[in-house]
Amino acid sequence: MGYENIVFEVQSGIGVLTINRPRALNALNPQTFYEMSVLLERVREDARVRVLVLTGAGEKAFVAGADIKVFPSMTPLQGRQFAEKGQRVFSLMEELPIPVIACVNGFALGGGFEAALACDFIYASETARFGFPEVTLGLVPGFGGTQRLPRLIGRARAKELCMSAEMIDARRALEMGLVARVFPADRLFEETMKMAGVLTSRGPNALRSLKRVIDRGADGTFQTGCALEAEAFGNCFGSRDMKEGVSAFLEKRLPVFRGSLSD
Ligand code: CO8
Repeated sequence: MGYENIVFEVQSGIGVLTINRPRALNALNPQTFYEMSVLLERVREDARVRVLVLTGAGEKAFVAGADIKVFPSMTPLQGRQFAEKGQRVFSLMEELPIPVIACVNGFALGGGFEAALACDFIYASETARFGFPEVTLGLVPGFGGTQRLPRLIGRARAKELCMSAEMIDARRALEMGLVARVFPADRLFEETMKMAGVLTSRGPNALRSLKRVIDRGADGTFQTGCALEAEAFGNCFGSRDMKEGVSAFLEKRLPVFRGSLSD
């Protein structure tokens, strides 16, 4: 399938998914969500892709939100369906068995901020801006933001951001723990790819288990999370990753992981 609104490239095990509507600041319309869902299903089955990087085309925006131009014709039912579609696509991305890094190179507003929050962590340029402007449009966030944001920074700060619709810069986002690292704009992509490269050298099964334990654990009690962790830890002992990683350490060499999620 040819894509109109996204670009996907794989280099050395790293898949780069670029939202490519720079003239609309990469706003997410139904076609873009459709293309993302097709692509993400493919990535899930593609053993070549060990890490996914999500970014936006151009220098101004990561993603400036859902495409506001599709809103005027929507009924309440269509609005709900659009929100559910976006939620499904972002959950698909969040639940990929590989690490997903958001490379935020400009405005990450509304649905764009929500896309970044569905990634495992965010690297941002000094020029990045984050915010939920929905209330200025008489809307609430609809693609999982009201749920992911408070889990990450706490309910009070999440409410402050969403209620005020205030835009924050990358430094403030870093202080709040929203962003893992901030780089000058001209180094962001290179630094993101460098970290993605590091992740491709780690045991893929261990990364998948780690991601699942942290994400599922965060939704339950401490005890449930610890039970998940113990189960995952035990399962590692049956994996080729663990045999290779431990052998490599004992033999004083670097591990070479097979890159398969099947064992
Ligand atoms: N949707 C559609 N087009 C957009 C969007 C958007 N979200 N953002 C920017 N654009 C377009 C502009 O219309 C403009 O196009 P044109 O030249 O054809 O008029 C082009 O991008 C460039 O934008 P500006 O001229 O506005 O650029 P500025 O540098 O002046 O401003 C801003 C940049 C501050 C980012 C400004 O464009 C802006 O405020 N954009 C809207 C941001 C916003 O409100 N985002 C939230 C949208 S709502 C949302 O995401 C809810 C998700 C859940 C929905 C649930 C479904 C029902």
